[in-house]
Amino acid sequence: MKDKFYLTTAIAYTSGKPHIGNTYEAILADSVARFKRYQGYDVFFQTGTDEHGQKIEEKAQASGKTPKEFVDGVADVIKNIWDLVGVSYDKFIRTTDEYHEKQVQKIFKKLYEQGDIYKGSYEGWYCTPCESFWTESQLVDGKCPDCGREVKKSSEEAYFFKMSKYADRLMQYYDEHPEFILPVSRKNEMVNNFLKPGLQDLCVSRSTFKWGIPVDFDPKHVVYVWLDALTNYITGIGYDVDGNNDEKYNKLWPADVHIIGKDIIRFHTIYWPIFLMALGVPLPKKVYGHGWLLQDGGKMSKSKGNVIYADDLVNFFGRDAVRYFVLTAMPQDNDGLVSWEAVIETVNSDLANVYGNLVSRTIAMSNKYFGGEVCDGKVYEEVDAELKNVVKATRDKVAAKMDEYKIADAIEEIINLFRRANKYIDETMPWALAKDESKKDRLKTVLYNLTESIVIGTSLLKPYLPDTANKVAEMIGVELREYEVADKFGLIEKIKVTEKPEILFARIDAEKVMDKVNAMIEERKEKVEVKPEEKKEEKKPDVKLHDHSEKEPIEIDDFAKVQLKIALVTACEKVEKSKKLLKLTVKVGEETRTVVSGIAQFYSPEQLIGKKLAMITNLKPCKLCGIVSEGMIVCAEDNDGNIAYLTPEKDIADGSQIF
Ligand code: ME8
Repeated sequence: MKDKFYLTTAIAYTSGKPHIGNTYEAILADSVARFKRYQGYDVFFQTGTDEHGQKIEEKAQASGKTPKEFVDGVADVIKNIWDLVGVSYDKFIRTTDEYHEKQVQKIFKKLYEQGDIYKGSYEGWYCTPCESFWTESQLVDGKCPDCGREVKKSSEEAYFFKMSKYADRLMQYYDEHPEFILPVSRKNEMVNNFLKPGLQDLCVSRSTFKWGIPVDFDPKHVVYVWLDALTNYITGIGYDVDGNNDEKYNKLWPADVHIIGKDIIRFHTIYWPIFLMALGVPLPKKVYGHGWLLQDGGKMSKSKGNVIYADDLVNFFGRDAVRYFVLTAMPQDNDGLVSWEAVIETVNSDLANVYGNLVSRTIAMSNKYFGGEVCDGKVYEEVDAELKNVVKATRDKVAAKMDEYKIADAIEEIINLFRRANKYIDETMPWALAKDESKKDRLKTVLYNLTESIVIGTSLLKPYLPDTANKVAEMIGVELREYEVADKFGLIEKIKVTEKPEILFARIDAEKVMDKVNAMIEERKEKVEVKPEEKKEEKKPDVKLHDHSEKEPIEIDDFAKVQLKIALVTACEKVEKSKKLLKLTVKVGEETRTVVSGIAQFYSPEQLIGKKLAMITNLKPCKLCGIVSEGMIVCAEDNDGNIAYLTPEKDIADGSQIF
């Protein structure tokens, strides 16, 4: 029987499109899930979206949607980004899922009935973005102590949870389970800043807004968003307050690790364990609070126009390059820095120069000297031993780093293997061996050792760079190595590598790419700096009709030349300096494309995100306002110039053909 491994990410707020920082967490957890699967664990990986709360209610209102319509759109965007970067979740939970809402209501009722929750009233200062109440003394310079933003005076009748009742038990749990909080430094912070000064009772209901899970026995209150959100970790796998738990829950709980960001460690290591204690449910084994990915030494923000999104990075550099960058940019106990330049630098140095170069040189030499055939020539020299030792030791070193959640260090071990193999090429000088007929078998051995090193390193790299690893396996013509034998050297018998190796990571021309990136950033900055008088100006759409004249009959073959497919809009924004153009990022099956469409006077970007549209996918790309458009959205237009896009009558996969 394989051991189970249940891991989760934080569930992302559906207040807007997630930036690369939020996406980092999903990639990080994914790399752990994939590595554990590789090790043979029976992994269950849950992620999802946190969809209630005042902030979301306000955002929905501002965009003219109901909260549910709004969160449906954003949850789709988040899921699409997770899919785009290859997050291999087994379950995507949404806190608006019916089973979740029902359990949250039951949990609240149980805690009330057993006396852990009581009704009282609250006077304090409310921070809307953080959904948190603060007392006067907790404010810093009159502002929210967590985010530094303005707070509003507020008073409400509310339900409270008796946190202090469980404080001693929690402290004892910390002491008996020193592995519970990672990094360990965070444990002291929780103890000294929160537990020792004494836990305040926690306000666990709200009545000043509606968008939440109603307290069923007192429906003018909704459940506090954190009580609602944290329980996703058990409701998502079939927990039932009445004891009718799913098999899945019985098998998976307690979770092996909750992977979350450093800002929400308190919620996961104080509130969550206490809620679980009150429910009589065992506590998770570990909470890992990772650092943050920051830009320019500060937080990313829309107003600075510097928000980096995963889909933009993937469009420029491809999925695996983005995964590699974020995973290696983050030392465990610290924050990491992300910038476009840093991504380019990392791709060029580690992926193109070290890994890509090793693979392409080795395959090219096998083709040149042995018609692509690789087998051991059995002529060994001392220099081989050092390479073999490094390669054979890598699996266990990687596994040890992964056990400590030191992902960047684990990957560094693999890159070191590739660096060592590149050095081995310099040491053995295959081109010199090739000149001497009597060294043919030695040359065979050298190329064999290099190929073995690549296969082992690539097998270990697969959890982090799955697409690339599969590509390399295909090019070399071999199955990647199972975990059990990834520390064994010399298992390949005879193989034939591809004649035409693909370039894994082409060197990026930093200057050229940065020109494009800067143009994109400028556009976004300008958009935030729109002058108020410009905003006020109400403009009627200036409509220009398309050619409505009747066309000549055509052959069916003429129509067959047009490729029409269903495209899912994953992102959309106005094209600055143009009244008419929208830039859409669409997913068409496996592909992501950019399409510029002249429908800005008829649809706002928010109205399109998450929609499935008909699109011509085989038009030659063209440039509009400096943006390359790779397709055309198909619309209907009436005689007044009103435009409507076409959408499938029922849900159908994006990428589906239209006949
Ligand atoms: O906190 N770098 O949701 P969220 C790295 N809904 N990680 C970052 C980051 C950055 N720049 N910015 C955010 C929430 N994160 C709650 C969670 S769980 C029951 C409820 C991380 O969308 C952040 O620390 O604001 C969190 O772990 C995750 O992204 C989701 O953040």
